Amino acid sequence: MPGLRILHTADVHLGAAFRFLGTRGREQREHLKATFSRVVDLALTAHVDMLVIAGDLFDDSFPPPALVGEVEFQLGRLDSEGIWTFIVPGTHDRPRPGGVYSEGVFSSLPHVHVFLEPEITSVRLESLDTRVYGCAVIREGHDVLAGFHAQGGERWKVGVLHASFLIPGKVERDEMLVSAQGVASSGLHYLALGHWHARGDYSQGETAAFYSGPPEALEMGGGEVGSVLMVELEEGAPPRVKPIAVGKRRLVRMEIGGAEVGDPAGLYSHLRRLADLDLALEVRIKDAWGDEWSGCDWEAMEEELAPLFFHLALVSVPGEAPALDLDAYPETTVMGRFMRIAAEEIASREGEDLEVAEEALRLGLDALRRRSRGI
Ligand SMILES: [Mn+2]
Repeated sequence: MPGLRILHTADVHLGAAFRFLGTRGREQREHLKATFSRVVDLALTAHVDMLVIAGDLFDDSFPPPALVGEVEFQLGRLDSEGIWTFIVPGTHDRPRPGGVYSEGVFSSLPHVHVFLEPEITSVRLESLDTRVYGCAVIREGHDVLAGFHAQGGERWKVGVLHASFLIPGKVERDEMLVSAQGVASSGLHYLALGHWHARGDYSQGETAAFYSGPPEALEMGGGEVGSVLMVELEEGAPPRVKPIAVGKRRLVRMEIGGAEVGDPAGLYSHLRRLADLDLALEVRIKDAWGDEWSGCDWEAMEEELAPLFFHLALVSVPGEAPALDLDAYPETTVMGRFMRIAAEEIASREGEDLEVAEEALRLGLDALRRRSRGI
């Protein structure tokens, strides 16, 4: 009995704006198309039987026609080789009147199937002795696999769903859900999941169930490179599921303590070592207090380093103010007066107002210290 080879992707989010990347957002949006093209290349060179896209192929239900055309072109490359593509709409590109999936999109490609029903339906692929199941995101708060069991005499049964995995006490509500029980009793050999943007193994019982995560990173975080999953089902062996990196850019958010790097020059050389034109880096500098940091020109520092990165954002978060040693600053001095006023303000505020007062203290101290040093 021949095995089955599946390339699993999800959450491509073609057309996403990437506003948090500032002027590079547009470039990253263009770049997603190149990443999707690499996914198709991989499906062709690895001679898979099918590509499955578990939702959010597009960032919304109304992508520009040129973008739909690009996807049609890419899927056409698979179609002409007889490689199937199965798509479920996701939460971002759900079926809407007049939306991308409403006008028989991709219907010119005989090996592309989009699951548009709110209930699970299936497609039988005789030559592969396989049945593929899926449904669109339409019904709210619904355990999609409750009461489902894959019927039919085919050798391989594959599911494609865009849903959250129900974890009691942690994840109990979302637009679509799958439960451990539902997966375990589904009768599926492989369940391709989308919606969660982190790769993960949620296999239950005899069913291998995985989130692939996006092929290109979408949010600032730990800097994981986007990937797809290569899935191999073979007679008499457990499913083999292997991640393959296809993404290019790393999106990293990190925090650096002022004391950790000492002073602005120390911060510069710390960041200089991370320079990488495929790295988008957002750095929050915490607790940069004291003489070392007074007068630090954050904008100039960012401008100096930015050309060495795909994108760089430096944000100084003052954090908790150091204890004010009021005795060291007599009330008769300008500094002493200022610090007493600031201390009163800080003591009487909370939340965002407190942050504002602390920022005012920091800026005020900077200005006064610079004046006293004649800068
Ligand atoms: Mn998504």
